[in-house]
This record gives sequence, structure tokens and C-alpha cells, in this order.
Amino acid sequence: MGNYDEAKAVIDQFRIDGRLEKIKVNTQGHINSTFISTFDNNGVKTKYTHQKINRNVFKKPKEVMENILAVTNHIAQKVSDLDDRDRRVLTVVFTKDHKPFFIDENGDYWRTYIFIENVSTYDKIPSLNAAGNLGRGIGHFQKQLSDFDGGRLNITIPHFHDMNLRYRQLEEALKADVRGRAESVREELDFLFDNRERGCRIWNAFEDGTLPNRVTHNDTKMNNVLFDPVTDEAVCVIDLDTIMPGTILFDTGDMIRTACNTAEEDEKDVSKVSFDVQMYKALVGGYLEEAESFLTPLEKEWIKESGRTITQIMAVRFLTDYLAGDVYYNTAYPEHNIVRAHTQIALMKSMDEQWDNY
Ligand code: ADP
Ligand code: GN1
Ligand code: MG
Repeated sequence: MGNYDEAKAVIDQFRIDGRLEKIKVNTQGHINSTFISTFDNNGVKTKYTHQKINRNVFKKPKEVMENILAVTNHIAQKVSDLDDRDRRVLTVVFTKDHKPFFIDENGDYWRTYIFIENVSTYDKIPSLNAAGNLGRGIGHFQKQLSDFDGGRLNITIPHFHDMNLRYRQLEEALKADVRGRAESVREELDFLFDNRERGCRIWNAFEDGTLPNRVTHNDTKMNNVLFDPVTDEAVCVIDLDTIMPGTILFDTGDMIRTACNTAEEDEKDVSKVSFDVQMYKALVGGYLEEAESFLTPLEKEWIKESGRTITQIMAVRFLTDYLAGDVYYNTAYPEHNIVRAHTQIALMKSMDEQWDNY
């Protein structure tokens, strides 16, 4: 994580009017270091999000920002007639020398967005209404980008959802076993290796062209969507670092993984983790209202499988990071990654138990 003083010095590099009043740290994401500032400009308060882009994860931050500018400009045009257009899309704030990022003395890239106020984010979905709205929000986002040329996008993380690659990375971490943790996770490994072939199906069908190549967000977990706190309408999809060409099933999968879990991603008591079929129905129902018109029959048919597959890829990735010594995700305590892997495996098992009921 970056620290407060570091953030303060960086914020001064951006073109923001007024006096910096306070800075708060936001720890909701697992990747970047996020700070929220409040500025006072003659009594008018405005908030901003400042992020140090994780260079271990994003090797070419400039390319990440090129994607974000292209996509946010595209969406901004689509919402330009709405009264609340400022809440409907992320707005990048430029530096005093007109760049979309600032590079600090360590070579780290920082960016600033206008903070979208009066919204809620959830780590656990609060209601069937919110689930339906999340589905609508993701479907709508895909629709807004359906006429965006994916060929313009940089590949910010190559093979991000390639399950074959994720299993190879798990095998490498297991072989190296740098923290001597392998023995303690034999059962988890057995379960995941038993599911290997099934888990690779969606990626393989995307790669061989059976599934259409579309512009995808690739990280549609619930806390990357901002909700209206009164109506629970999904107002804005954020965290655009991984926008790349992909199959829309990556996005349906991650919204299912996060919104249909009765517990949070890092719940320590796995008996609290189960797959909520009612939430699934509300979520996918809302999603199809927006997306049905452009989906192929195969995409539609595999929505259910996509939830299982993305839950599986997260189990594999969390377990890999646990074995590798917690080098990828932000963690709050030493067991954090294995706790996360356990919830994902428990969720897969609960999906399987109820498979014929949804
Ligand atoms: P990470 O890549 O680390 O997940 P995110 O871009 O998702 O980082 O930001 C982390 C959190 O910060 C989000 O989950 C959200 O709560 C909050 N956030 C980020 N940007 C904004 C914004 N422009 N307006 C409101 N909240 C934001
Ligand atoms: C990361 O950045 P964040 O916290 O929204 C990760 C996703 C995972 C998610 C699991 C770039 O998302 O792929 O699904 O954690 N993002 C990246 O919570 O690896
Ligand atoms: Mg995020």
C-alpha cells in the first residue's frame, strides 16, 4: 500500500481547484492503492479518487490509462443527455502538465478520478432488487460498449482469464512452495485439479472462436459497481483497468460469483458460504433484460456455467498466491488468501449441490 504522505505530495500534481481538506484511505480493492481526498473551493466541497496503479500487476500503466480514456470518452458521449451524467461514467482528472497520470520518483504511476458521490458499494449484495439492478447495470455497460472497436484496446494483462495458464501458475507455485504451505492445502488442490478440464471449457471456446470476442470489463465483482443508496440502481461501473477483448461470460461469471454468495469473499466461517439461487434468478433476469438482444444462444446457455468457472478461477488464483507467499493481492493478514480460496471452493460446491434447481 502507498502511504498518506506519499499521496499528499502526489495529489498536488493534479489540476484541482481549492484547498486540500482531508485524505482517506480506501481498502476495498485488492490491487491498487486508493485514496479519497476532499477539496474545499470557496465553500464548495469536491471529492477525488487518487490511485497508485499496481505496477506488479499492470506492467504498462500508460496503456491502462489509454484504454480508460478511450472507454470513458465513449460512454460519456452516450450519457451526455442525462441530468446525472457525471455519476454515470468515471471522469479522469489530468495533471497540471496535461497528462492522465503522474509518475513519482519511484517510477509509480498515479491517476485521479472525480469521486462519484452519494453512492454505495457492497461486498455482499443487500437485496434481490440490488441483484437485479447489478445484472441490468452490467448488461447496460456491455451494451454501451457494443459499438466500441475492441481492436483499439491494449491488452493490459495478457491471458487474464486463461484457465489453462492459471493452472500452470498454480503448478509452478506448488512446485516452488516458497513458504512450505503445500502440505496444508492438499484437499483444496485435489478438488481444483479434479475440476481442471471443465474449468477450461469457456476459455478454450473463446480462444477457438466458438464464443464471440467482445469488449469485456473482466472484473465485474460487485464492489466495482456503484449503486444509488436510495433506489439501489447500479449507476456506474468502475475499475476499468482490465477492459480488454474477451467473452462476456467472464463478466456474467464474476457478477454471479460475487452477488450470489451468501457470505463475503473472505468469510472465515465457510459454513456461512452458500450459493443463493433466488439471487441468481434476480441477477440473471436483470442482466438478460439488457443483454438478451445481443447474446448468441451459446453465450446465453453458458451463463450458468460462467458463474462456476469464474468462481473456480478465483479459487485457483487465491490458492496460487497463498502458495507463492502473497505477492499479488493486497492482504490484511497471513491467511487471507487461503481464506479467500476456501470461500470460492465452498461456493463451487454449493453451486454443484443445487445445480439442477437453477
Ligand atoms: P482496485 O483496482 O484496487 O479494486 P478500484 O478502482 O476498484 O481499485 O477502487 C477501489 C474502491 O474505491 C472501489 O471499490 C470504490 O469503493 C472506490 N472508488 C474508486 N473510484 C471511485 C469513484 N470514482 N467514485 C466513487 N468510489 C470510487
Ligand atoms: C481483483 O481490483 P479488484 O479488487 O477489483 C482482481 C480480480 C479478482 C478480484 C477478486 C486486476 O479485483 O481479477 O477477481 O480481485 N483484479 C486483478 O476479489 O487481478
Ligand atoms: Mg476494484
